[in-house]
Amino acid sequence: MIRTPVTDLFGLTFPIFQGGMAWVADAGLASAVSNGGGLGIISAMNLNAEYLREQIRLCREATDKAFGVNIMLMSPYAEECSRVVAEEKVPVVTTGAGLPGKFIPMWLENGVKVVPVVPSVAIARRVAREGACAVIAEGCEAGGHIGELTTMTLVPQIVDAVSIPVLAAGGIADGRGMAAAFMLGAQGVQCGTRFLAAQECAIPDCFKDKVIAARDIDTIVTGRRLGHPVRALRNSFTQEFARREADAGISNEELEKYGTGALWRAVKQGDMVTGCIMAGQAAALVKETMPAAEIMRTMCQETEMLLNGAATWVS
Ligand code: TUI
Repeated sequence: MIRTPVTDLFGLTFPIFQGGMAWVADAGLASAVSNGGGLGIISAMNLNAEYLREQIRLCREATDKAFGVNIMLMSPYAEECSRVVAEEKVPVVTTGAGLPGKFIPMWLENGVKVVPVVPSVAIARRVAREGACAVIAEGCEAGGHIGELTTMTLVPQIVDAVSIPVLAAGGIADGRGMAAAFMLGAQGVQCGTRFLAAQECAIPDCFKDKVIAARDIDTIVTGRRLGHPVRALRNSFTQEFARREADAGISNEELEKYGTGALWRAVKQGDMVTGCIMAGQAAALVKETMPAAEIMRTMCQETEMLLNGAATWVS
């Protein structure tokens, strides 16, 4: 058993959050993770208030455990979804791709625990001051929208900078990564890519197959020119996006337009050619699909073995 301030604070069996993956993380996946002992998270990225309320209801029907909602702050629905999180008194909200400050008082007034994803020490300090009860330090090994720093360097710096619990994210897909995160001072982890291959994850099988087949060098970061770098599996879409990104004759507006709808095509239509297959570098560590509960159980079992074993090196 692994008991940390994160398991205690959120009432979990395992100190594992499931990443709030846009278009992917629905009530089905979130409830499977929460029922399995971790914190399942619904992504509000693609949902307006009405759809988010429906997903929250479905999640509550499927689990009596705590769960969360992720607000992607660049989403056009961020404002309305933030209100729904407060009205529905969702146990936990995580945020990404921006600064959540203006929503935090409303969430706290409604008993919602606030856990922002942060890419830097300054932003971690800021959200801690504003009332976050924990932060997720996400390194650039992660899939989707990323910051500049690696998990290895970011996590210990944030651990030193704030006095609230830190969860590590980015590149963690097995017990080795989780044990390493603890050694960096994290008290929990968030995994996205590993849960893409959960049996309860409703993405098409061809998407899961791509994740499982991915090798170490199969991800690429595009979109730096637009100010929001995104990591995804290399395919025709990312190749063409990178070509246009390097072409000074193509405006940012045109480039932005080319990217619009690409994640949706991959997730909802199984389009592995012109879709954007967002996944992190940890895809190369994902070998098979299995139930979400099994993912967390095996990860923690491996972590326990490693942490216990590591002590034998020290005399
Ligand atoms: O948000 C994520 N990952 C995401 S969001 C997403 S949806 C999307 N779709 C198409 C294009 C772009 C995004 C896919 N993946 N992770 C959490 C995260 N947050 N990573 C980085 C940040 C972040 C960045 C800047 C958090 C705060 C921040 O504040 C700085 C500022 O000035 O806003």
